[in-house]
This record gives sequence, structure tokens and C-alpha cells, in this order.
Amino acid sequence: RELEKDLRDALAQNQLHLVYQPQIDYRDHRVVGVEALLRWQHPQHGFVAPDLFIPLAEQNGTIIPIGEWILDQTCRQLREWHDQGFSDLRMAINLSTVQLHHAELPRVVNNLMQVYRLPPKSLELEVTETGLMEDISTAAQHLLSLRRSGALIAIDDFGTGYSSLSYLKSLPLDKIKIDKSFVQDLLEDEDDATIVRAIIQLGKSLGMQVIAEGVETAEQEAYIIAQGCHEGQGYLYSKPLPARELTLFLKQSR
Ligand code: G
Ligand code: G
Ligand code: MN
Ligand code: NA
Repeated sequence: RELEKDLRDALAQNQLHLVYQPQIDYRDHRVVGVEALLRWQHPQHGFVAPDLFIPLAEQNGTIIPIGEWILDQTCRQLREWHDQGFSDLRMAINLSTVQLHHAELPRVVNNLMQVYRLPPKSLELEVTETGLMEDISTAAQHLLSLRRSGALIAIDDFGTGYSSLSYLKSLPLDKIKIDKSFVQDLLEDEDDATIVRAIIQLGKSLGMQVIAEGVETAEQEAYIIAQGCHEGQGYLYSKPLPARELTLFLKQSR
């Protein structure tokens, strides 16, 4: 409806910006990466949640230019952080289903990696199970091509989508992101704890990295570390921050 129309102008009118949430490596508790998250400041309605407007952008096709803008912004920002001495930092970027299946995606990513001279494995592209399943053969082709360019691939919101697990062995996947819905009630809900343990075991057995999302308390952190989870992300460490604040966070945690 009206929001959908406004979305077409949002990019041109500078209403979109990105925030970045740190990801912690549990071997040394340092920041190894950040996830870029999109924000829309609407001139009348104020902040509009991405859960609401990303589906609209997918419907009207604006997700393609918006997605390319996100890729450019994040690659440029990562170059800047690398130049400031955070040269091992990784950037995680959410790909919408429409973007994942767009024919230009592999070329766009490859080009940006060259333009911004980003080292292999410094970009991590997050896809969802549902996104993969929509057209598994195109997805597989694109993921292989992205991998050849040096990008890493992560499965976002793992455990919440409709999928079969067989894709885990047929696709080039580097990481599983345990959905925050399982992490949040880990200590109160034995079923959630079981699922979290199972996902960590599954990932490790397949040689994949495992990151927990939505880590909010030290108790949750202790549990997933004890289970062998590699990385964590959540309010315990930081909420998503504008680039300038994230730079300060990086300097403080160096
Ligand atoms: O904080 P949070 O409200 O940012 O994000 C909610 C959801 O919106 C995320 O789980 C993700 O699926 C989606 N999202 C956030 N940023 C982006 C983005 O840059 N691109 C895409 N495709 N989805 C995003
Ligand atoms: O792309 P994805 O669905 O993974 O996006 C992560 C979402 O989780 C974003 O909306 C982000 O703002 C949110 N988030 C990040 N850390 C926490 C946390 O510790 N608790 C909760 N409830 N949400 C979080
Ligand atoms: Mn994500
Ligand atoms: Na998620």
C-alpha cells in the first residue's frame, strides 16, 4: 500500500541506513565479525521494522537496488575498518530470497570484492533455509559461484524454516546461525536446550562453524560455550550500532 510506494523513494532520499552488531569468537572472546542490519527511518511513520518492509521490497522488486546498495555500503565499510587496523574483521550480510536467486548476484559480489580489495573469507552471506528451498538449483549455482569468489555462506535462522536437512551436504555452506528463538529460553525450556545442543553437534559433525544469535545473558553464553558453540552474537555483547559507534566498540575491545 502506501509504505510500498514510499519504499521506492527511500533509497534516493537517504532514509535507509545500516547498523552493525558484533560477533564474538569464543576462543578468545574477541570481535571477529559484524552483521549488517538495515534500518528505515520513514519521514512520517518514524522507524519501520525490516520484518515489515523487506517483504514489501521483495514484492515490488526494490529489494534488488536496495540489496545492491547494502552490498556496496557494507563492502566499503569493511574496507574502512580493515584500513583502520581491524584487518581480520568479517562482514555478515543478509541476502533476501529474491536477491539470492537474482542472476546478477554472483557478479555483483565478485566485483565489489575486487573494487574494495576485500580478502577471501571476509564477507559472509546469510541465506535462509526457506530461501534455498525456493529454487535449490539456482541457489546451489549462485552459492558455488560466490564461494569461488571467496565469500563464506551462512544459514540464518537455522531450525525455523521449512527444509530438508539433505541440502546441508549438497550445498557449499560454512556456518549455521542458531535462531535466537531457541537461545532465548534455553535455560527454562529443556526442549530448546536439546535443539540447541543438537544444532551445535550437527554443525560440528559436518565441519561447519556454529554461531548462536540472541545471546542475552552470561548463563546462556556459558551453556553454549560448554556445548562447543564457536561464536555468539546478541545484546550481551552489544545491540546493533551505527558504524561510528561500532568503531569505538572495536577500539575498546582490541
Ligand atoms: O534487528 P532486526 O529487526 O534488524 O532484523 C529483523 C530481520 O530483518 C532480520 O532477521 C533479517 O531477516 C531482516 N533484515 C535485516 N537487515 C536486512 C538486510 O540488510 N537485508 C535483508 N535481506 N534482510 C534484512
Ligand atoms: O537476520 P536475523 O534474523 O538473524 O537478524 C537478527 C535479529 O535479531 C535482528 O532483528 C536483531 O536486531 C535481533 N537481535 C540481535 N541480538 C538480539 C538479542 O540479543 N536479543 C533479541 N531479542 N534480538 C536480538
Ligand atoms: Mn541474519
Ligand atoms: Na536470525
